[in-house]
Formats: sequence, C-alpha cells, structure tokens
Amino acid sequence: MIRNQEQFDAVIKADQRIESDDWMPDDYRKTLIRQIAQHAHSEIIGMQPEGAWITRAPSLRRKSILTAKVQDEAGHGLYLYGATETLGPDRAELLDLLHTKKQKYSSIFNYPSPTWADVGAIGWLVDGAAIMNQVPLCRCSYGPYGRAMVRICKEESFHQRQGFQIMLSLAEGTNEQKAMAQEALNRWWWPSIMMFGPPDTESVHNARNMAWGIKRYTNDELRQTFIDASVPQAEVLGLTVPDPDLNWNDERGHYDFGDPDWDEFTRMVRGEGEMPAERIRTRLEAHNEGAWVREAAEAYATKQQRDAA
Ligand code: BYC
Repeated sequence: MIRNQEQFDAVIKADQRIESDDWMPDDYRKTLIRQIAQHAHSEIIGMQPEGAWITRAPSLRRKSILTAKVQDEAGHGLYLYGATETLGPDRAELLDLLHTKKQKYSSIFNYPSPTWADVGAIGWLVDGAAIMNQVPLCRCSYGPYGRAMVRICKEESFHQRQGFQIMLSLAEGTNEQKAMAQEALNRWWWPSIMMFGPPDTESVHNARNMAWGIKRYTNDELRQTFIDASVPQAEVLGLTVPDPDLNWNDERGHYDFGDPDWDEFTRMVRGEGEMPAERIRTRLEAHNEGAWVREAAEAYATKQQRDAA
C-alpha cells in the first residue's frame, strides 16, 4: 500500500498502478475526479443524440442494434460513476454537478442529429474518436479507471463498426441516401476533430496528466492519429472530408489539415445556446422520472440489511 509522496512517485515512475486505498496527492485525486466524472457525464448525455432515433430507426434490426448501443452508453456511465466514487464523491453529488452545469460533458454532444445518417456518423466518427482517446486510458495509472476503460473500449469498437456500416449502406444506396451520408459527415467531422480537446499549446492539464500517467498521448497527437485513420475510411465510403486543407504530407507521414473553429469549441464547452440547454433539460426529466427506481432500490437494500442483521 502506498503511504506517502515518495512511494507514490516511485509507483508512477515504475509505470505501475495506484489503487483507491493508496495515498495520493490531492491534485492527482482532483484531476481524476474531474476527468472521470466528466467522462461519465459525457456517456449519459451522449445517449441523447442517438436515443432520439430509436423510435425512427429504419428497420427492426437497426432498432435493436441502436437500442443495444445506447444501453451500452448508459452502462459506461455506470462504470465511470463507480470509478469516480472510489475517489470520494458519491453519485448523487456528481449528478448534481452535471445538472447544475458545474461540471462539463464532451462538447461533441451539443450538436443535433437531424437525420438517420447522423446516427451512422456518430458511431463511425464520434465512437471512432472515443476509441482513439480511450484505448490509451486503459493504461491509466489509476487502476479503477484503467480497468473500467478495458470493457468500454471493447464495446466502443462494436459501436464504431455499426456506425461505419450504416454509412456504408447509405453511401452505396440512392443518390439521396449518399447525399444524406455526406451531409452527416459534413456536420460531424469538425466537432469530432475538436472532441480531442484544445491544441496542446492551450491545454491546461496535458503536461501534468502525462507526467502522472493519466494521459499517454497529448490532444494533438491523438487528433492526428484519428485523422490519419479516418481519411482512408471516408475514401472507402466514397465521401469527401469537408476540409479543403487536407493533404497527405509525405515528409511527415501524416495528413496536414485545416484549423478547426476553436471559438465554436469554446461555445460548445461552455454550453452556450439552445442545444446544450435541451440536453440538460432532457437529462433532468429522465432523472426525475427515475426517482421511483432509486427509491425502490434504496428500500430493497434497507430490507436486505435488516434481514441480514
Ligand atoms: N469537451 O487541459 P485540457 C463517448 C476541457 S463520450 C468539453 O486538454 P484534459 C461516447 C477540459 O475538461 C467520451 N470540454 O484537459 C458517448 C478542460 O477544462 P476543465 C468522452 C473539454 O483533461 C456516447 C479544458 O477543456 N471522452 O465516447 O487534459 C456516444 C482544457 O483541456 C473537451 C472523455 O471524456 C471537450 N471535447 O484533456 C458515443 C475521455 N476537451 O475540466 C460516444 C476522457 C477539453 O479544466 N477525458 N475540455 O474545466 C479525456 O481524455 C480528457 O479529459 C480530454 C481533455 C482529452 C477530453
């Protein structure tokens, strides 16, 4: 068991794991609570843009796949709230921070999903970006977070494939379907690029979180990896990435790309505008409607304890 700073530093240096009952610096605990809670909030808010399409999925098969995917996101939220709780705060407290906008969720979920193709684009690009970001998090120095990420990443891979498959069906369909896929790509490309966070020069937490083994790659490194992987996938789909500056750079061995609209990113992170307000409203409705489930679970747990005593 780790008891002080010196032992903590040695474990980080040896690239081993910190567990919940170990001593840890306050700032390490704080940054983990911030990141894991925001990650959990993103998972449950992220149910909304796709959840909106469950009743309108184009076939029973698509409906059952989408239902399973959206349920998976709820499960990811549960693992991650559980991991955050190992650091101190309880779930009701964390949800309150989301509902009162004191903690963030990912900027990506402040965009609308007006067509079925958006469901495809979200699976392909948003889950694709999530995988890029989250696979390295499986090696996070904080054990409960790293272990939660292993299962999440397996499920995200299925999500990404189902999204790509929807895009492929549309891209191989009628002219209208292909146009719908292209428009969804146009809507989700830049938000997905920005999902990796601000440029390294602006990132507040990059350096320290890398030193602590929480992050393994910087925001810009992951962004580049995502672009390099996604452009050939867009080519397979026969769709055009909406970036006139996109160009393969032989010397760098990477794609060069244009500059995202960072002002828009800031607005989305701050939750400005109608869409973010709707996301929180919908979340609160679901929370309030679920009050009876929490009460029933509590009554059951109390009865179990009484019976066991
Ligand atoms: N959106 O210093 P930086 C999913 C904030 S959901 C909003 O680079 P850090 C899915 C950042 O929090 C997956 N805020 O921070 C679900 C910080 O502000 P605070 C979501 C952002 O932590 C359903 C400030 O900007 N994934 O997969 O080193 C359906 C400066 O940033 C964003 C995760 O949560 C953003 N995009 O790096 C489909 C992964 N980016 O907190 C899919 C876990 C930055 O100081 N999180 N900010 O007020 C991480 O890996 C890191 O926290 C980030 C940011 C890479 C996001």
